[in-house]
Amino acid sequence: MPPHFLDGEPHRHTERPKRVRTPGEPLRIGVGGPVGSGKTALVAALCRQLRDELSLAVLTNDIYTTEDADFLRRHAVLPDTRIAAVQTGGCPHTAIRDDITANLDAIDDLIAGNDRLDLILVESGGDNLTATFSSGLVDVQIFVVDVAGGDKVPRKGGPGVTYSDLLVINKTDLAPLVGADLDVMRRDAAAVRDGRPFVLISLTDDPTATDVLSWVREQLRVAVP
Ligand SMILES: Nc1nc2c(ncn2[C@@H]2O[C@H](COP(=O)(O)OP(=O)(O)OP(=O)(O)O)[C@@H](O)[C@H]2O)c(=O)[nH]1
Ligand SMILES: [Mg+2]
Repeated sequence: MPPHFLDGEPHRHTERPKRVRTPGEPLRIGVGGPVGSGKTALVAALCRQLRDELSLAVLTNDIYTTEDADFLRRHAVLPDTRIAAVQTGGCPHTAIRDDITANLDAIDDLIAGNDRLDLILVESGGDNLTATFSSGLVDVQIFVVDVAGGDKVPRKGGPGVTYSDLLVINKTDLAPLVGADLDVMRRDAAAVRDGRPFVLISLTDDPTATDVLSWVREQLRVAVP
């Protein structure tokens, strides 16, 4: 029997207009993905690697707490004034895709409260495979999934897995423990992404997130107006 679709047909994703970044504005990179996939760990790694060469800030989204911002502050990855939090109160995707007002306000506050920023990392609250950032909120987006979710995740597709600017498949160190086949994940990711970049990483084995860092540096290089 063929599948049934909630709105009568398979979901299609189309290119949406991007916000216009004015000269001097910081690049905004979204970091989204399911609960616990390693978004905050990745943001922390990027901050540690970039904080001496760039002026950067972080904005986190959590549903009921400021847990991720507190974690970043506790680990002193950046000075407190460079870390802000949005409490979404509802499904995280609402605040990064549907009504982005609270995030835009928090970004305005970060820009007003810090000397010229080069980069703002915006972490989404953990959500599901349908959650992506509005192109009015970020310039490019990273989608983080993890090996512990099972090696079928890349072939399940969805806008984050398929169309994010970079797909990160994290926690490769856990593959033997959860019976995940990394070659299957590599093959399926290549198939659904059709040439768009993806990386397999372990933040435990490589806390500097070398491959993601190179991609971020490239975004900064090509995107500075
Ligand atoms: N084994 C292993 N654990 C990891 C790795 N990366 C992150 N973790 C752990 O996974 C757990 C979740 O990581 P977080 O960075 O909090 O994940 P998150 O996506 O920000 O989670 P939410 O914001 O709650 O959605 C933490 O205990 C991390 O230490 C990895 O590469 N390998
Ligand atoms: Mg987090």
